[in-house]
Amino acid sequence: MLKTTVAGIELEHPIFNAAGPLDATLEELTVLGESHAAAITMKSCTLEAREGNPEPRYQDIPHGSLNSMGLPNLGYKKYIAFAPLLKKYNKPIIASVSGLSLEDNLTIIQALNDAPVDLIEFNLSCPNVIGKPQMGYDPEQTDDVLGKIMHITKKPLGVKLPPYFDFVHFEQIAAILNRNNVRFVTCINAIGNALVIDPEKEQVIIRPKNGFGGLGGAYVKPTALANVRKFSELLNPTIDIVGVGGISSGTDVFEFILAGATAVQIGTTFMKEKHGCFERIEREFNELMAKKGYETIEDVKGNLKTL
Ligand code: RRO
Repeated sequence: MLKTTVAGIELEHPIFNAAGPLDATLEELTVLGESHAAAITMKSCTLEAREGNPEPRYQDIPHGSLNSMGLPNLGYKKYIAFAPLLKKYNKPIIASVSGLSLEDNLTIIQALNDAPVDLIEFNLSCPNVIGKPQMGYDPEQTDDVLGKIMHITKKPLGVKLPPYFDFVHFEQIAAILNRNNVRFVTCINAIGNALVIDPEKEQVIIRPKNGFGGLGGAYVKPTALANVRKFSELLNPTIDIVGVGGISSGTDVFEFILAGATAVQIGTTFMKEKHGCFERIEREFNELMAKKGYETIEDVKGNLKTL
């Protein structure tokens, strides 16, 4: 097993679930606890429970997924209640926070101070709540909100970022994350507001937002790798990077670690393959590391060569 750490929290190996798929109920979280995932990430939560957007709101597509779930979750109090029940699995528990206002986020993060969760992933990048822009695309608001949140949290807190595409935007956001001393960044969330068309039916494939939704899976892997790489160049070296986006094999994990990640999350592949994916991907990753003669994550992390 190749141990790693995220914000000082130890993981038995670098592979666990992304916030979102199959992690909203105690039953689903129990499956994750019993699985080979190195940590348990819980569904992004809001102050109150939410039904989410109308169905169909998730579709598998040839090389990934399109979703517009709309933050269906049981409300933060339930996830705080679940955390002690998940402790017996002896792996880190990660709360994902996606409140709909600054006040809601402060309330949830304050409450998590006294909960047995190990890490907080603050979601700056939900693309699917109608009328709510992705905060990560607004640098001023991100700076303001992070300042307030970092001030009250007692847990190692990181941010889940949307994908960026322009070097100037990377620099703006990295300066804000460095200044606010976030402990880790997770990149990327789905590429927001993609459109997939069924040509037979001459129709969109999901109902919310007239078919626009977050793109995940293999389609987004190069964008995810670029985000991990760019942030690893720009962030203080004390800020860990968790890679997510299109990982379905041990080779994919290796590439994200080469780009600068210390750990990775699995989203679309977990939805498709269910909990067995963690054991398979870890085995493939271990085999590749052994074949290449690497013994630790540190031997590989960030060592991407350029031409
Ligand atoms: O629930 C969702 O629609 C959702 C969220 Br909160 C998110 O952060 N990313 C995503 O693709 N879907």
